[in-house]
Amino acid sequence: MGEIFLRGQILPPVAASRRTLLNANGTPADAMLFEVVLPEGFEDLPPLPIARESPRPGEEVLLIGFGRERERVVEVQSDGPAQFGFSWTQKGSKRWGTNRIATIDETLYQGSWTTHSFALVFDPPTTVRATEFEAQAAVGDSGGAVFVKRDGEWLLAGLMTSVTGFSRAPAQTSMYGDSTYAADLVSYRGEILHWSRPACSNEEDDDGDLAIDHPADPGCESANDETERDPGIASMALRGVMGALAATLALATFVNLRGGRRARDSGTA
Ligand SMILES: [Ca+2]
Ligand SMILES: [Ca+2]
Ligand SMILES: [Ca+2]
Repeated sequence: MGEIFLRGQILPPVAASRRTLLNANGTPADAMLFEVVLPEGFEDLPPLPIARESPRPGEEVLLIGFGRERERVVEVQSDGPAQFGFSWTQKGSKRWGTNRIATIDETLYQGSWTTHSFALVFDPPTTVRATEFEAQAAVGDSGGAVFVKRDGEWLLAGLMTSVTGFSRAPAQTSMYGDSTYAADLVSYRGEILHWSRPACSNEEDDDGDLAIDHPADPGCESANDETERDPGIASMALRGVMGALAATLALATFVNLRGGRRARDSGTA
């Protein structure tokens, strides 16, 4: 668990609130859910919608994270053409960029974690594949958001977990051709809603009256109502913020992954 930087404030995690997200077969994924302490003035935060359908290859995405920034251009001479990329700053900061989906349905194995993921490739600006604000994740971006925009609405589609790159790249760099991996939250959507939403916006029939959530269930005064049972005083849910989602990737895993390009067909990282 870690602090969340939102609206210029640092939101600390709630102790012992961590839940590791699970795959359908019960194995843990490299993604967790935890609660944060919401300061006053955050009551208006609406529930963050999570995509119901996985991103499609080629679909453009928006990345937001708190990792290292690009510092200066790095050029690496090898047997082939020169490779270009960027060194990192020493500290992370909250920033955003774009990319597009390269591959979907990737299964990432990292230690005891198995994560259903999609991948993005950091493309040089000279290629047609590059997006306007082409971005690559770096250390510190774990848990950062990947959004898609569908029918005019931003949906949370992924959670950045890891990167891969060329084995000859200098340490602490992002090189063109590197990949960013993100957990595909469609696979974990039901569990996220179950634990993070108030009863009146969790897409479940909590009281068995066949009506689901606000406004369909008469027991729901609002989407933030904690119970479907009977009309009462609506209570404010501390758990309405999906910014509290975070992956658990540590630096050690990152270094391992940078050892070389991942063998796509083997299904191992
Ligand atoms: Ca790309
Ligand atoms: Ca419900
Ligand atoms: Ca109900």
